[in-house]
Amino acid sequence: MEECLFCQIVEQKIPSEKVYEDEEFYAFRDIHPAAPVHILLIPKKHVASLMELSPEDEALAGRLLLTAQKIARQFGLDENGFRVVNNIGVEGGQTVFHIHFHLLGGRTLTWPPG
Ligand code: D5M
Repeated sequence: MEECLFCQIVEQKIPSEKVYEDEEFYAFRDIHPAAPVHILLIPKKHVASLMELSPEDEALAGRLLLTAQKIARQFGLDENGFRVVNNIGVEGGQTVFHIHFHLLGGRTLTWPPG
């Protein structure tokens, strides 16, 4: 089985522009930025999507949100507003099956998304 792309990024087998790392999480710039600031935040633990989180991941999921908050502050995204996006499944627009939050900011974002 092919190894997960984002697991390979965490393991530094594939290069990325890292913006944050701690024991549990890794964040890097999206290769196809959809906004002036477009960061992907992932847990190092491989979880395919939000729907694959289990009760044992409860604390991890909480810390994932708090880490999104920390990175948003790091980039000043909280000053004018920003968006956190999690795509789930094919129709949800998910293309990489390792759970990730998109942090998008640095411009006025429109709604609804496409
Ligand atoms: O988002 C998956 C995102 O992952 C998409 O915005 C492109 C990004 N991507 C894909 N490969 C890379 C590499 N190698 N570095 C950085 N970013 C990457 P999804 O929500 O699954 O559509």
